[in-house]
Amino acid sequence: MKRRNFVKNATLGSMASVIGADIVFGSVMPIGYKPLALQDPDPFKLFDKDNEMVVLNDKPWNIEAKAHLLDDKVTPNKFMFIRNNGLIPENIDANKWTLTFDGESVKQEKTYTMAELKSKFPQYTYQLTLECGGNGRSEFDPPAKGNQWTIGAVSCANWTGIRLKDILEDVGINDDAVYIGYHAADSHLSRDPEKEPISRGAPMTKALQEETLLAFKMNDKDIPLAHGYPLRLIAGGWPASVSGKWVNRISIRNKVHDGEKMTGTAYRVPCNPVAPGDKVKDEDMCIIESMPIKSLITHPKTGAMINKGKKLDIRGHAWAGELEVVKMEYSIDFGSSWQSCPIEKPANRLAWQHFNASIAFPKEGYYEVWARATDSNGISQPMLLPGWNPKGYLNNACHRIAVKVT
Ligand SMILES: Nc1nc2c(c(=O)[nH]1)N[C@H]1C(S)=C(S)[C@@H](COP(=O)(O)O)O[C@H]1N2
Ligand SMILES: [Mo]
Repeated sequence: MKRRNFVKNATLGSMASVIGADIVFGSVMPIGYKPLALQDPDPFKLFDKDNEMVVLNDKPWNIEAKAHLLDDKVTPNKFMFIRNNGLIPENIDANKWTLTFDGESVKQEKTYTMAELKSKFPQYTYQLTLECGGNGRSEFDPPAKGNQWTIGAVSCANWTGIRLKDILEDVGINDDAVYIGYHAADSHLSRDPEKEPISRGAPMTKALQEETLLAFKMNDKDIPLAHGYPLRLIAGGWPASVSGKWVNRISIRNKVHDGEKMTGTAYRVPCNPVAPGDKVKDEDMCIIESMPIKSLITHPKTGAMINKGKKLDIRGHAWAGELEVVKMEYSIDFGSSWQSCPIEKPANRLAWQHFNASIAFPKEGYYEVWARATDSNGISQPMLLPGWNPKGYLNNACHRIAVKVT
């Protein structure tokens, strides 16, 4: 055998093992050709996600879960949605990572290394609910542009890091500080270094909350690259866009932060209700802060079949932005009547809460189980769509699953 063929055969074998099947006509495949199966990165392998996760977009990567994948009390990485506005930073060296504080309202610009952040400040771990403001967008009519999230752009993982308020105290901020804005290492889709894909923030009151973290661990390990390695802001209960990934600079602003996707219509809803399809002026759009009351049935999967006379056990999670969920109900008659079921206390503030119920059905046939949560202000989820808004944010309609009793 000639040396050249030997190399080729070895390569064929290794390609076949990556593909997981014999390349049947491999002997006539042009030398140097890369089979399609190897050309596109496999997002499930690339990001360590479960095969059942749904890819909505690959430039940039946007991946969501299905309801039944979110059954865990604490969301593992493989079921956590990914929402990127730009390109994930490459070649990160955590040892060289720094975080700089600047802005109009900083006493003095200051930069910390990762080692300083980890050694100088006490560390805390919280379970924090992160939901994309656009979760549920796919249901709005007229439709809104953007990723057509169904129900899976939400997670609740364990986040470990230092409190932003502790570090802000060390930095020193002026009395006129009203907002923080993050800047990060991801690049704009155009790769124009002058442009940022996203630079959002939060008012000082949110920045100074105990649960607002600069996190370096997710579920006890280094944060996965797609979720903001090596350092990320976490502001649970608010649109997850506030939780900047790959954060390397935080500006202390003397006005509402005006970074990318803070202004115009981005992550804003009409200050007052509008009719579906209405045009809304920028100045009549208000920044989304605490996310609305919502819940998800994570077991069983929609389409469940049970035998007549058997009860159906359901379970899931409910969350309410800055508030607590105080009541959980389900309906099997399209919302005509509701039964209460137990809702657990949150592991900590801003963590989602778990519910369960055992449901009896009167006779054979098709049913839907609808779940409805109520927050500590007495506000419940709408049964179907909430008020329409131009960008399709904040769809907190009751989650529904189909069940057949046979
Ligand atoms: N630097 C940076 N941070 C970011 C984003 C981004 O594109 N770049 N996307 C934001 C949005 S819109 C959401 S919903 C969350 C998604 O977090 P996840 O991908 O870890 O689930 O990250 C936020 N933080
Ligand atoms: Mo988002």
